[in-house]
Amino acid sequence: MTPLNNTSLPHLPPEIVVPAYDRSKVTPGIAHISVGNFHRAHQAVYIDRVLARAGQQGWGLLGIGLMETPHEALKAQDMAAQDGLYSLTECAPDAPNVVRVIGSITEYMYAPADRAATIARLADPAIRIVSLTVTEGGYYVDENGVFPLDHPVIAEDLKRDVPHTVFGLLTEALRQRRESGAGPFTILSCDNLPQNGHVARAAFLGWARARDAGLAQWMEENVTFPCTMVDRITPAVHPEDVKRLDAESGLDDRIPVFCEDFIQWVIEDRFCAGRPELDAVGVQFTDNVEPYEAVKLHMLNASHSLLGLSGVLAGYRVVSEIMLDLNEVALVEQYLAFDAEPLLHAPPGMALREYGRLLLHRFRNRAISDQLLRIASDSTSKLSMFVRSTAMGVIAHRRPVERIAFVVACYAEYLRGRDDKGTLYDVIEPHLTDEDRVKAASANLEEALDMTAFAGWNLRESAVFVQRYLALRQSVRDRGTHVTLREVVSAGE
Ligand code: CS2
Repeated sequence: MTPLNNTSLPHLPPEIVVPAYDRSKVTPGIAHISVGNFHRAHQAVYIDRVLARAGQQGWGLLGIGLMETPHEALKAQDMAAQDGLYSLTECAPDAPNVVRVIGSITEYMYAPADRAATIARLADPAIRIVSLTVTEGGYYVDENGVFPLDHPVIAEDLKRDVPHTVFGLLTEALRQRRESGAGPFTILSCDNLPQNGHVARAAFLGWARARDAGLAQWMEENVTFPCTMVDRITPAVHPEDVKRLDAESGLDDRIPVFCEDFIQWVIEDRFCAGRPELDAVGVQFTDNVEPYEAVKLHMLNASHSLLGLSGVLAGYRVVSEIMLDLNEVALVEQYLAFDAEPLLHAPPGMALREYGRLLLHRFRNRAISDQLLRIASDSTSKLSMFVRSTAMGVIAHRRPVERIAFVVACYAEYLRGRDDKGTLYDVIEPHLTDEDRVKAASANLEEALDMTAFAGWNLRESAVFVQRYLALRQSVRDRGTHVTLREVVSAGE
């Protein structure tokens, strides 16, 4: 097997697509915080395309690992061993896989190893954009748009001279830039949350105000926070996937990624310190991302949550497999047509029905074995972003609450960590509190409606909803998810 690094790059077999530019001429202009699989399959790909254009070599990526975990420490070592190179296998449903080596991450830092050095690196005037994939729950902004200074993670970090959180890291870098005259950078959220730019703004300004009012004011006037819509289904990579991908590519790549062939990125064109020519490589720019983002979150991600939570309970583990279950498909189709679509406004040139059909086609892609447990993970944060506004709209318009009540019931039951067949699975819920666990386990099933996931949904105010939720949750417990799902779907026909 061929190792992957700058030395081997010119000698890779011709069927592997390699960067179409000289990496030695590339310097970072964008720092990206939290270089997960999704970033490597999405933003890093667009940057890889842009770097092949004349005059764009100052827009390479500086990857920054933020979390102090063995996994992140190892990733930093692997990135160093491979000179930032990795392979991305793009899987179309009906064509051979394409393996690309992505070269856009030309520098990588593991922040916990030296946070002051990371801040100093971010203060370099050459860095003009800092993009983020810190997960849906990673912004801490509550349902009222407030950044909670009393949250233990935030309160503790505010006391540190050299902070650990992304808010502290970037704010301290901006302080140095303000002092040195380097000027601001754009903060670009690439996470799946409604109005992600506004949420990022609330979080960073909330933090900065608590630290230094003058700096906060400067940030308010100088830093921009464009909203973005990002889309590409990127499964988790388990050790067996590494083996499979490497066997297919012939590369000895420690950090391969795989994804679907579809890709989309829509961005508001508000960059305070310039941007690469992303419009020339397939990125859509617009004055208002909101309709794109609403459609994507409330159709794609919400469908995923429905499938993830009900599917894991029913004993499924893979998306393409669950798409063979006609009741699961009907659940998604009904949710899209009756619950989500009536509340959405299609962006120019987009038909919601067509978009919905394309989603189902993407979910059926058997070449990517996307994991339902990946999708179900952190539903505590995701349900607010993906399902809340639809749920509230359905209840407010007095439309049938069937599917909403079912997904709420499934979430509460999914937290038990055991499917209908008795098989145990890992519940990965970093934002679930101890109080949430007590409420989820309570014999009084209504208490689950007060969990963090449902903050601000006002579910208890609808007697119709509460009654249906109680019945469906009891049914999942007594008769299983399959039988209950069949009932939900026939009620919607
Ligand atoms: C998924 C997303 O994590 C989830 O819940 O819905 O990761 C989804 O695959 C991406 O947003 C697709 O763009």
